[in-house]
Amino acid sequence: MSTHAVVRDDDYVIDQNWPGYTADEHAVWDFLYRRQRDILADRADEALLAGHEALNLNRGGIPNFAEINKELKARTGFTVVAVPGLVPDEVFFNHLANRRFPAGQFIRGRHQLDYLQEPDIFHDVFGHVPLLTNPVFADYMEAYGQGGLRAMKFGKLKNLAALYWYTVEFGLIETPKGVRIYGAGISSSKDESIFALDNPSPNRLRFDLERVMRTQYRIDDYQQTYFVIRSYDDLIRATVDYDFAPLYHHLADGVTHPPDAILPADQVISAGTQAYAREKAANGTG
Ligand code: HBI
Ligand code: FE
Repeated sequence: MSTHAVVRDDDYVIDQNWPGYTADEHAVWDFLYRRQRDILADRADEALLAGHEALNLNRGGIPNFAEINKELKARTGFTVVAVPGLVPDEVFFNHLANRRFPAGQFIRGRHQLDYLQEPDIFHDVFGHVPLLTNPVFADYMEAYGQGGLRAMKFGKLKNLAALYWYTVEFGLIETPKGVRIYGAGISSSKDESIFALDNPSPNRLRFDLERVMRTQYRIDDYQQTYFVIRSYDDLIRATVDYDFAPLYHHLADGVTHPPDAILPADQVISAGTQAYAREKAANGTG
């Protein structure tokens, strides 16, 4: 890990200290960038691929936030700020509500190229930041930040976190070319990029706000269900144009639908075999 000056205050923002990254850390970025772009060429939504290009994430080495921010700010008013890793919910929401995306400063090491739980700079900047060049998606992220602060007051953070999980992290979108990836948890993962689209195991269901907000999710393995939006306008209708207060009043506390459920009201795009999850459980490794 590179050494960096920690200039932290309440908002957890630190200096990215771009000159402090080592040659090997830059090489890890280049390796991951090329590997994911190959996998995503025919799998990711065009808006995500266009975002990679608009931000010139391929200029060589770990991107410098000062450079990304010139382009990003001009497009949607968003900026990227560096944080040490996961930050408290309220801090996270406050940044988003003010059109700042907090991105991990560090990059994963060579011993964990394929999976890590903390959000590093590759997950955040390759996965999340590109879609912030899209005005509709940028509005969704700001609204999510504001919604997060409200949800905390209602005690419904679990429900809102499920929405984030099944859209921003693990969302799929219908396009004229077929179902494509836009969620950052998928797009920054070598194996899940392939699993989410190509594997017969998971369910793929039409996105429905209330349904999603009631659904449990897995943080330690591939998703058993992916929710498919028709467009980013779908997400805006589900947040900016939607009054959550009545919903929060009749939602039971927490999330109640199992992650592999198919409910009578669901619009099923493809019903999963759940073979992967069952095999995992049988092997006792899940
Ligand atoms: N912090 N850096 C960072 N990145 C996240 O995605 C993040 C976070 N803190 C809280 C959080 N996500 C979630 O708990 C909310 O989306 C609910
Ligand atoms: Fe993320």
